Amino acid sequence: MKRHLFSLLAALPSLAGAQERPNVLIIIADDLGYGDVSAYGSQTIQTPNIDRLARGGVCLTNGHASSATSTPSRYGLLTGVYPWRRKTNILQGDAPLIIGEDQFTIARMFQRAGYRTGAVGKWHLGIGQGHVDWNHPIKPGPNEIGFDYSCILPATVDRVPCVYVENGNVVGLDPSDPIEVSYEKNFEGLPTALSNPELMTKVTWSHGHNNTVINGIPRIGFMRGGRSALWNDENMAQDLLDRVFSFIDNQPANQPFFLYYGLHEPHVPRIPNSKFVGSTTMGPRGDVIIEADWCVGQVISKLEEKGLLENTIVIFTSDNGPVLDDGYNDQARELIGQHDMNGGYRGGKYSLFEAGTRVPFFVYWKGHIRPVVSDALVAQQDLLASFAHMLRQPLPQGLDSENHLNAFLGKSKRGRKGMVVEAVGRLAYRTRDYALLPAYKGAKRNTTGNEMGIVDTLSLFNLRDDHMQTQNVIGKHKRLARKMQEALEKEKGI
Ligand code: NG6
Ligand code: CA
Repeated sequence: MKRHLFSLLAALPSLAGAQERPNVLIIIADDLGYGDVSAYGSQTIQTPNIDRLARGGVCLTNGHASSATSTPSRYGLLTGVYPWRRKTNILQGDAPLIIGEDQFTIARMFQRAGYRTGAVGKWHLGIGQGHVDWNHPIKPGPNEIGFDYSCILPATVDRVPCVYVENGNVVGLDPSDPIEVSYEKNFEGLPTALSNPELMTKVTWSHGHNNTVINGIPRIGFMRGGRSALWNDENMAQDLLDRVFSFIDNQPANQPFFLYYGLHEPHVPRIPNSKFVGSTTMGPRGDVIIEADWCVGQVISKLEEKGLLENTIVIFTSDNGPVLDDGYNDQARELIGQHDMNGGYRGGKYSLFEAGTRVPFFVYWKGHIRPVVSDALVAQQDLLASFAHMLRQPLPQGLDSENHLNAFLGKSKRGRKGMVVEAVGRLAYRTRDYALLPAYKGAKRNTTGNEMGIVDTLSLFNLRDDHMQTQNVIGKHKRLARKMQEALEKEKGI
């Protein structure tokens, strides 16, 4: 009896520890729009697994990426610093790592709190120091900025090299067939989508993507060699899931984990596994969303099987807003009028209008969160300060990350007072209900057809009443507009 009591008491501190140090899993989709999940009411697509997180947790209706494209957005999430402070841009596949090895990151914060950390899937923050030699261990990468384990696709699925890099090494590389990559010029004798269009057996390009053809799909950039290491687009969802599963399976029992899982869907090229072909009537873009939803279900089942679900905070979000035709002829443009990927908001990927950064955002923690729908204004870069607060970890100066743990856990509907959002280098200021867009010159739409959020005069939009941002109400709210303008300039350091 005494012995039992003793072992019970001995177990208590670790139980308490488990409550205070839950696992944290961030699942971040690529280009998934506010209207691409049924959780916010879309009738044209059904995403039951993602909806389970939304319905059983905190369904954030005013959650934002810091930016309307991937690299800057992910930079904000991982570093807690506004990406435009560093002038980050969409990176090519051979670009150097843009996060400094001595820089603070969310992964490093979790490491310091005793977590084992991992990154699986889309990366897009650069790798190496420039002029990467893909045939030798590549440094720096995720493992140098706080991840104990990583298996990444270096940039985007439409950019070379089409290989996974696991802990700095290209997976499956045969040294007798070395990889060469260039974004400047083609390698002599290597066919491209332009010289040999017949190689495009799976999809053809509409803009840009007409360099090396790999797996029947034309890409951005030139790549030679590395045949045994090339990924198979059809199997990518499963490949990444396998890495997520083995990361979870290898977790020591008494240590919590932090895992950043970057889904590749529904970014172009949209190549679903045969299991999902035809799972919607929307063509590849719809089918890969169902594939992504399935992946979410698989991970949740895995956590359930391992008895870890009650001890894991699961966050689901997207790196930026949605787009139809993003460079391939994949029947996406045909969805105009059929499926509202923006969920009633204006703009989309690349846009300073609302649908550029307002993204699906859900926080699920079985048994710990009372389900709630919350319009608290929160941003992905706030996850860093919020979890640092939860884990009582100190933060360095100069972050743009705010602690909104209570909003993320559904205990409060109060979030940010304001924030800067960015799209292709242009900035706007948001409060909970309003957006202030400075006047910008430039094309109103880009090749994708998405509106860029270019306005002729300084514009204030009320997002509560006017989701489509058609009424400039600056005349009615001069004082508010001035305050927002000042806040934006202060952030910019003007
Ligand atoms: C653009 C690509 C687009 C996509 C995007 C990055 C063209 C014409 N367009 O330059 O297809 O790859 O970069 O998307 O090449 S993101 O979600 O990773 O930011
Ligand atoms: Ca993206």
